[in-house]
Amino acid sequence: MVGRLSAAGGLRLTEVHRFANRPVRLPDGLRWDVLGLYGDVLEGLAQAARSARVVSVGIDSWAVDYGLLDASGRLLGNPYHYRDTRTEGVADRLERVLPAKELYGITGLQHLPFNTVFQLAAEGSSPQWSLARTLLMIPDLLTYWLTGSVGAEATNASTTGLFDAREAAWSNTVLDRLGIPRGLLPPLRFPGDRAGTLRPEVAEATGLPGGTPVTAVASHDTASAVVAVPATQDGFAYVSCGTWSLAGLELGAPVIDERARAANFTNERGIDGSIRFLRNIMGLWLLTETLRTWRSQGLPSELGPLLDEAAAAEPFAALVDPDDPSFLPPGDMPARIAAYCARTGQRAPREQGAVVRCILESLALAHRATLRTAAELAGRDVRVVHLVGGGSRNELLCRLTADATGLPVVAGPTEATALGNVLVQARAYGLVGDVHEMRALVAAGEPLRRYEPSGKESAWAAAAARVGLR
Ligand code: LFR
Repeated sequence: MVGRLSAAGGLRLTEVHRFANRPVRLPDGLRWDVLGLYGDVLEGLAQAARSARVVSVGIDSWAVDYGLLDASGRLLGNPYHYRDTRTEGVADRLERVLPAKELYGITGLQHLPFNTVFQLAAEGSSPQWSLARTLLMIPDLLTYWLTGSVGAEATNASTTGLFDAREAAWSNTVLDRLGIPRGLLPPLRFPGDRAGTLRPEVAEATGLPGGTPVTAVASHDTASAVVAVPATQDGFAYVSCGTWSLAGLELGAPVIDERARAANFTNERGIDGSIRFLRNIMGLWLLTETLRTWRSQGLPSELGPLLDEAAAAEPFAALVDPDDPSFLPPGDMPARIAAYCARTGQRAPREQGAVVRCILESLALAHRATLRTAAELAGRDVRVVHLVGGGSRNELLCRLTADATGLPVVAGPTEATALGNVLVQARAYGLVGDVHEMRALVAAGEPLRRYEPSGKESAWAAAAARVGLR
């Protein structure tokens, strides 16, 4: 994505290269094709060089996954995908060395089986692990290849389970207790810091000017998306909705207590020391994995018509808790939804439209429960929900979320992550001011849609209770 800030202060994004991020299943696990991704990053930069005078480059990606480098900076194998099953049971094993309560007390991080801390414990005695001298999160790895500079961007570091949420520093307590060498984790850098400049070979390969700076952004995609939430007033909640739904609040300080832990809320870092107090909800993964399954079975899998069928399908016919662990790994999603229904005494949805309706209503219910809990735990009033990311294009999901939460939903921008990435770079160059100014820019420049709740609280409350949500 190329972002341009006009002299009049407008911000415009242009997509110059889009590529798939396809995991690869090897006999020893599910991996990312990180070399392929790097190749496409170079291709994207080359396209950008052709279409604009590039003053800065910034990288964000999903969180928790990492590459390990040996003493000479060589990548030790393809990074694992967080949906790989190698972390099964690991958290339970760690309980003796570092109880979950204590870990939460330091990191304030939602317990997810794939948090970096559990992935590292799963490395066990692999040969890679014994040779590893540096751990780089995915955006930091790409930054390293582009610049030769090693560092750990803080918003992404805060998703690892190795990061002290109050101190905003790597936690030596966690590292020491788990026997992770302190030196494995590079020094932190913060959004807006200069990460490095393009290596001459990269400049040559892409056509970008030598010495082009790479700026640290909020390198966790969700953190970048939250930067670009087009909120113009306090009292907002957000749902960053794509593969995952990340639903929560922006706070000035972490909420780390027993209630937040029991509700499995996370305190990840945002820009300028803010805290993203939110919960991961399984998100549109349920839908994309369903479509993928149908495609492989030769069934209709085009989203538009299926959403029309879902809109016409019977409400609340079948509901699931989207965060049921059975939905996490790749595989036949409709079969798992049917199994869930059988387990919970419901008739499984049969028509495709009914399956899609089940997924979207269930997600809306999870949005409702999560935002209610967030407001309560943080002692905040929520007056509006901003739904950003790819999911904001899904009108049915937006409407259901407004109905379920009983709050107006403002949908958009779709490319919140890219906007947040570019805005943080722009600020590093003095082109925009604080986060309020950034958000005002997004609100002024991006098409947004507003959905008012239709006031069916008792029906939604009853539906929530059916899946054990509130
Ligand atoms: C969203 C996201 C989430 C993170 C998950 C796994 O793309 O980054 O915030 O929990 O992916 O990394």
